[in-house]
Amino acid sequence: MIVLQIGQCGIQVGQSLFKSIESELPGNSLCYPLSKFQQIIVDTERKTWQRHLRENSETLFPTLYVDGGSSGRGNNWAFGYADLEGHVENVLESYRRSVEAQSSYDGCMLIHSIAGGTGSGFGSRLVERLRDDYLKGYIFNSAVVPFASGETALQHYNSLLSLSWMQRHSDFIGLFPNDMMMSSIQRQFTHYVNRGSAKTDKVSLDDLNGYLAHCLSTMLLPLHAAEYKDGQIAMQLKDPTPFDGWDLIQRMTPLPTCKLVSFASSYLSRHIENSNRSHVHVFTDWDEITSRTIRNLGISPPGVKRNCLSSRIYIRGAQGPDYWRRASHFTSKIQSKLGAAIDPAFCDTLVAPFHALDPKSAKKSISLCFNSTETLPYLVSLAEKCERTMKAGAYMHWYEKYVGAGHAGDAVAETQCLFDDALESLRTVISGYQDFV
Ligand SMILES: Nc1nc2c(ncn2[C@@H]2O[C@H](COP(=O)(O)OP(=O)(O)OP(=O)(O)O)[C@@H](O)[C@H]2O)c(=O)[nH]1
Ligand SMILES: [Mg+2]
Repeated sequence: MIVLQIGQCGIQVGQSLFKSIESELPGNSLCYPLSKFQQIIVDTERKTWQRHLRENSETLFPTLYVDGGSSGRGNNWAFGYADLEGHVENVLESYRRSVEAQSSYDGCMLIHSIAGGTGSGFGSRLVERLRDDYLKGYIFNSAVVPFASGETALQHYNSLLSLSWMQRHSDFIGLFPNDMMMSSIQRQFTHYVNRGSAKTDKVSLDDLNGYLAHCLSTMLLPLHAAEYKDGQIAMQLKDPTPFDGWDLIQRMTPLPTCKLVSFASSYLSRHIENSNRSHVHVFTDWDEITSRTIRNLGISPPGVKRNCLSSRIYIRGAQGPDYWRRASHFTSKIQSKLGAAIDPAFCDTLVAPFHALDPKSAKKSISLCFNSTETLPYLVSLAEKCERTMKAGAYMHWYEKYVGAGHAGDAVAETQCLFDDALESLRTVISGYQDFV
């Protein structure tokens, strides 16, 4: 898999992801199947990728950097999408080299925010070109959703356009709302540090990226399949199974309109992890790890129930009879929290006796990946906000400026059409999910 990290957010999250995967390498060497990962780092603001280059010079993963200039795209989707300087061709050239370096090509993942101009706009242009040029490879997006308020005036429009492009061209859209991850980490501070008091320590972007990286890495890491008899491992298959993108797409996106996937995991903020070193049960006890995963799940607004179209639970590092005695209790506890919209058979559980590749690793974790109605309140509120501001004609001129650049068409009409189509696409997704409420 080729992992494209686009814009500042994409690069910072990607850095956390690869650090998390690197921490699983036995003997600190790149071995199969982890050697299938390659990174391409892209930004229209030189200093971001240059910082990445300085801080990651020792990474074991093949990494290509694409220089997209020095100015950034000013939080404007249309500026990023317009690609006036032709940077997309440079990225595609690096991509082609990465594909050729692989023994077999499966697909890619794009990591980016849907609010920034580069992540949303340039990311949209890229996903469209990748779909055209590499028809047979899968496309995953891991998209960071901006905080609901207090960021930029254009964030709702950027998110609307970016979501509609992913809906059209991508196979799997992983959504990581900053607000949801922030509340999960705040709940951890309340639970482990302040012991029930409402006062919470300041949560950093590093914490959010750590959480996101944990969700993604536990999905991407290879799995050691094993057979169990009477609660004991009876036979271990020798080779770990690499991440299978098509299998996950098939399971998680049962309908073409519904391909928005949410995540949660037993991740514990580094700060809290360090202050709880002496409380061993926090890291080893399956009851504790299960409860933490459930606590980390996003909390739906009052009166809104989460219904899953499909879900997958990854349980890693499951050695020991303490797990196997109560395996069904742990999974049914999680499944009942997730809630099944169709049939519980659409929830599967993958259990690996090793956390990743190192049989000596004592790590244990649970992570969840699910396609559910949980995203509906966000989608509905995004559609309402965009509709309101579009009716008032607010901020549209920022987009007209770039939509019209480079050709003689009617920029105002073209921009209106672009937004109307995107809103229509969002409404179709909303009605697709409303069938499962
Ligand atoms: N979770 C998380 N969110 C981030 C991070 N950095 C930025 N964001 C979010 O990403 C959005 C801004 O996107 P950026 O990635 O900074 O913008 P960009 O893609 O570089 O685009 P331009 O700078 O406009 O060219 C905001 O919603 C931020 O909250 C990060 O490290 N982690
Ligand atoms: Mg930027």
